[in-house]
Amino acid sequence: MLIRKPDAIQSSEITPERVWRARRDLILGAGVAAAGLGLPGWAGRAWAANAPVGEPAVLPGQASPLSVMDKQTSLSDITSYNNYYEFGLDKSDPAAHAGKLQTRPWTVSVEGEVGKPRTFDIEELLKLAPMEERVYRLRCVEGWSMVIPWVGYSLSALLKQVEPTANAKYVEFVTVVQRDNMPGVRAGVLDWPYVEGLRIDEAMHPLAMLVFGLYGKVLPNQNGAPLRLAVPWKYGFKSAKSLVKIRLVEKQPVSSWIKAAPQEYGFYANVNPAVPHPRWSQASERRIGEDGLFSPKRKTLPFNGYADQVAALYQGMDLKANY
Ligand SMILES: Nc1nc2c(c(=O)[nH]1)N[C@H]1C(S)=C(S)[C@@H](COP(=O)(O)O)O[C@H]1N2
Ligand SMILES: [Mo]
Repeated sequence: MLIRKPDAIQSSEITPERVWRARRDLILGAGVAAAGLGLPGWAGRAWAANAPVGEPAVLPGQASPLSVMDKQTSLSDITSYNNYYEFGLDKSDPAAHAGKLQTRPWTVSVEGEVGKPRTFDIEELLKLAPMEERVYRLRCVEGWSMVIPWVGYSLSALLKQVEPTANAKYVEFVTVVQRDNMPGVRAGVLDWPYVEGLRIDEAMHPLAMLVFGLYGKVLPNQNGAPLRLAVPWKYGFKSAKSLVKIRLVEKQPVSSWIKAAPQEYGFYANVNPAVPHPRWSQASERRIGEDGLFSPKRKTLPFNGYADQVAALYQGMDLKANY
């Protein structure tokens, strides 16, 4: 049996925790966190887990050629190590608290620079296009990654329904706020609702996915039920959860992360090992589930390994300036 000596712990194990703590401290306000004062009660583990138990409904998808062949992250890791700040700052908070999220009734309004603005009921969206299973990499800006078999279809299928006008240069995504059900919303944390955005050609790219399920079942609440984005060549924060509004707009949207820390989080947020975050490197990553004592970190790939499909979207752009 291996005896784990403190000096044997590799930096690859230490870094992710340090990094997400740094992001958490940013959110809480460095002074507050450092002094250990005024931490909201939910930041600890005081609350009992209240996620409902019971089998989620099946949601099969046709296997997609857009899938990667990497070993898939386990369902338990995918559903217990999450970022969903509306439910708290700890990785375990979404699984503990997202049981309260009300996912029915649910509508998504698609509006703005479109010929046919429309509000879609979730039941309509589930039938709008054939469900596909696509195994995508997800690379969080904090330096960890997963491989997730999503179920859904290309976002373009929805956008085409509303007929974007020539003025639709960008797409803004607005996610749900249920104050009574979301301890992170009550505590402040970010400027709610959580808002993200894509350029229209990014949003129309076949890889940009509207997700309704994972591992052949409907999405667990902590992963963004009843529908979320998956934009696999960008850092995970672009993949907004629990969407309620999609606005086609002329001007570049201001995301919640840009509002919180513009020098740290850019609009494009393409995975780029050559552009470090101001407070940590992005050159490598820890694949969740592979984090054994001696497992090396993986090299992060440009565009998270999707360069062949998406690099052309950024031809002629300075990706250091447009981080
Ligand atoms: N509404 C909302 N969407 C969100 C977030 C969030 O806090 N709120 N976190 C983002 C971040 S930082 C990441 S890494 C991914 C995590 O998705 P997962 O928990 O399903 O792995 O969700 C993204 N979408
Ligand atoms: Mo993230």
